[in-house]
Amino acid sequence: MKSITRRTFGGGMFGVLVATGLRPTSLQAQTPQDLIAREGVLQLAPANYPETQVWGYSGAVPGPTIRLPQGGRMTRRFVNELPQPGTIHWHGIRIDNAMDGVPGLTQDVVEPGETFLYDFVLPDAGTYWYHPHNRSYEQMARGLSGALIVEEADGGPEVDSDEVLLLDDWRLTEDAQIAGGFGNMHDWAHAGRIGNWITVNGTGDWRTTVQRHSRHRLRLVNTANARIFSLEAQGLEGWLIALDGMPLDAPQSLGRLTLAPAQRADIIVDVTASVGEEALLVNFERDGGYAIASFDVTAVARSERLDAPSPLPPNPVPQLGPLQTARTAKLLMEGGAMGRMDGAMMGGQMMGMREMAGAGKVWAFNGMADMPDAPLVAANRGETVRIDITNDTAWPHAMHLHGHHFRQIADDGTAGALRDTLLMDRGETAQIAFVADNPGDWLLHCHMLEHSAGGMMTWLRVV
Ligand SMILES: [Cu+2]
Repeated sequence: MKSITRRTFGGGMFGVLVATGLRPTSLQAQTPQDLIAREGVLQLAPANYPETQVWGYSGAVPGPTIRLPQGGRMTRRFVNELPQPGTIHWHGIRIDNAMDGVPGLTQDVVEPGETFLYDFVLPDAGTYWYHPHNRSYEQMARGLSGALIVEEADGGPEVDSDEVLLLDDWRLTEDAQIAGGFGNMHDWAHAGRIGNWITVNGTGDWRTTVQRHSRHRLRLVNTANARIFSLEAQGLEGWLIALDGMPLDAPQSLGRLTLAPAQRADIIVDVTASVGEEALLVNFERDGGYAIASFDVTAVARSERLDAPSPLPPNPVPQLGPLQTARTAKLLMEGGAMGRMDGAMMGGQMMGMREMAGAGKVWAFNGMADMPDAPLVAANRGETVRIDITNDTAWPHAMHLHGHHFRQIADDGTAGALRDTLLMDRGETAQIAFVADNPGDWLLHCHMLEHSAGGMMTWLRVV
């Protein structure tokens, strides 16, 4: 891994410049770029609707795509020009704990008008993203998120284009403004804030032109508060090559793709639709499918499809140790509407569901609705940790672990793909395991943002 830091490099440059008598004007280039969270306006709804007032990085939705090489440094000065305190979480990056962006755990909130320097190494190639971690159920519903793409050292697979598609779900009023009611306990106790308008990269009509038999890498990111996407490609055939940033051991033939909040999927597709046709990415709901992205086929790239792609090079994630001797914890998820939970611990005392809801909590982990004082697990650095999770609720949840990627362990003991966010269906149990190699305090929470705010949050310590 490249370990030369920006500061070390800068120091060296300064010396050279002075020695040769040049004015060190290039030092200006070393001032970190700003990433400014501020208000903006955007044509989110169709053209016959007004523009929408949003919150965005650079005032845009999505925020700027940050592309950097594997092993490089991500350096941005976060400037908070919003009327609320904020932070930035760099989702999926196996990051230096102090840069993880969790208020009260890894840093203080950044007040309006204040700044915070994010500066960290990118150990893994892949598709990651950034978003607020303070009042995220409101700040993300208003539009704050962006992609962080870490490029493979070998330049990545050969494709005709590499597209980042950020899928979002908005709850808009009739005049296309962001609907209020962010603290609506009905949403919090049910599926979360489900919207009424789907966008890809901030537009409800995302489309591009392609050529028959051209090959494209699509990096899909679910940035919605709570909506689960269920996607199929039509007129595009290909492979799933990575999940949550991490390469699969072998590309898998592409079928129906479920993308829970915060999950990512990298796919490679060849255009198999003919000239004059439209290839589609379709999202399926109970009552049918609708296109969320369109690819107009305008020409022929080549007479036949290319050969199947090779796997992406693996990232340097440590191998799991033996699970029999792993440090083990149990996590019971309870609460919500139509659940069996009567109450949970809040503020040091037992509270009934009604009292809890009055205080803004409707879920619990291991009987606690507050963020607990003690970690769910305290692991020594390098230990393999196993967590047995039971979703004893009537709702699906997308469980996200910070600072590490884990594998789901099947009943027969086989380990699944590396992930940072696991979708668990109602009533489902899952066993996850990972090597706790990243020191610090790390959140484990539901990424349905109303659920985490409503009590589905705990943390782990690695020392
Ligand atoms: Cu949830």
